[in-house]
Amino acid sequence: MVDPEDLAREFEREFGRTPRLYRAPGRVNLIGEHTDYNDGFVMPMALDRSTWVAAAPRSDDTIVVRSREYHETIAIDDRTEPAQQHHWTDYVRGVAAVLAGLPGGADMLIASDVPIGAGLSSSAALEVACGYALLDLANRPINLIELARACQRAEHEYAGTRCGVMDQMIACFGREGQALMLDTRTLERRWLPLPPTLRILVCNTMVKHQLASGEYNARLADCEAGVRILARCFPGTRSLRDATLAQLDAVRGESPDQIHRRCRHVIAENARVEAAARALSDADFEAFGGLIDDSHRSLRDDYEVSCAELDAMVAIARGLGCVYGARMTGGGFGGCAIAVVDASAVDRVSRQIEERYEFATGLRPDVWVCSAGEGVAAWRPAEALHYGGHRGRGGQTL
Ligand code: GAF
Repeated sequence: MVDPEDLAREFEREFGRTPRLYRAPGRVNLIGEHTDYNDGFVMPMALDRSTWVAAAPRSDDTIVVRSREYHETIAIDDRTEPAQQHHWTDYVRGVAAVLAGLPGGADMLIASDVPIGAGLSSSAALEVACGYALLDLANRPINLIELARACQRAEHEYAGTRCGVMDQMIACFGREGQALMLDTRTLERRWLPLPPTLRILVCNTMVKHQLASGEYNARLADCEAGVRILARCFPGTRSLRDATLAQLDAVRGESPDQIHRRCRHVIAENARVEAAARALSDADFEAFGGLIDDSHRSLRDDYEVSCAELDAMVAIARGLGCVYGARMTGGGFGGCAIAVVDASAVDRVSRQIEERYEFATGLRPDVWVCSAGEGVAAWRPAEALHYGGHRGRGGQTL
């Protein structure tokens, strides 16, 4: 875990000044996968793991950024350099470019607790933490919706993934102990308290996911093709959010099978998110878990974004008692699954998942209980109880 005091000291050694500190969380998505770029519903929760930025203003316009994870220091002199250099600095350059008109440069030191390439939205955490830091250093007012949109645009234009807005929104708006029910069309937000009798286990398959591989954008293109077919018969259809399964069936003869299955996933998943929100509010965990299971099957068979290791992890979790449901989370093609587990059994379940997954695949997974954390913020010492390495040393405040 990142120790913010250590990070501040490292910054002082590197750059010779006292930094301000900022953090933005990664996320898991409970349900509502690949719905956000279809104007649909999602239900993410922010992780209690974050990307941290220590930063101070510079007197010139350069952004000098150092990453602890990549052991690299890069100077970004020209924020209009061609997009997509396939380097981690694309996210920083992108955010700085999209937040056009920020005066002056900055020195930045970045460190992260969010595993990279694990489908836990480390890139949105990096974008949002850097964007927030740059705005704050420039004494600009911070509108979190505008920040989330700017970071999404940076991801489109500088990282080449035409993502939805879920990851950036939850990195901005996460709340401790609660999941977010987000309508990605209107950005209307509803908070769903996570009951203390339920635990969310994050199960990292240790297979890196490659969102930029083109598969993600290919799914988006399939959805757009589906909308064009639907709109010919049902002119009000602007996105898959507007369509029903009955309408999809009505255009069955005109849709190639692959397009039909992609659309079926998105339309059914939207309905599942709404049903899951009701089940969670009613404390009906069996129903909630059943929807999570259905979501995985649909992502595996119709949307085809799972992989053998994710399927193995989910099957192992589902074979254990006291697990209500399990599914892949995030973009897919590797990364993490979640298991929704009765709190009384969480230690046993996580041990069994670790053992059985390693036995089945030869890979040692990372399995941990995740509590919903807070969205982006400037870090203040009182937060040390919740974030950063201090928990491991008795949880004292700084
Ligand atoms: C990735 C994207 F960045 C999100 O916008 C979302 O589409 C997700 O995959 C799939 O639900 O995390």
